Amino acid sequence: MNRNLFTGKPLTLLAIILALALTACGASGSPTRINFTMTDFAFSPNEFTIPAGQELTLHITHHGSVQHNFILMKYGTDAGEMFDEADKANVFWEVDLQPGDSKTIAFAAPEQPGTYQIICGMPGHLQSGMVGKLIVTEGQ
Ligand SMILES: [Cu+2]
Repeated sequence: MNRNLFTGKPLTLLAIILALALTACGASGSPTRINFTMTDFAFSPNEFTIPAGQELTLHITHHGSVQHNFILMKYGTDAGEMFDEADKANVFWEVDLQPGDSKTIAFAAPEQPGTYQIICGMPGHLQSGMVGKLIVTEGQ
């Protein structure tokens, strides 16, 4: 009598199969993508964890109104109270963003497990709260 019930069944099955297929893809080591935003004056989130040496994609969106940068300090170093000339030698990796920018960048996690400091190197921004950490765990 109700034709919708009859035709509805294959569609439900298809939906389940699609859902399973998508789940399987997600579990099979697809590249890690990290999204975060910059505002005046914070990183959000300001802490993330990745396995050593992992290839990943960083997607950074700038929602603030002044220039910011994402600076990852070398293992065992930090910028202290403020980022100055002496700290530049300890920069592991840096990306600059202007207001309104959105960047997607391939990035390989450091090989050395540990906690790395993330800061914005613009004058006064570290002191204003643009600080975070990257936690690198033992590789797979
Ligand atoms: Cu900044």
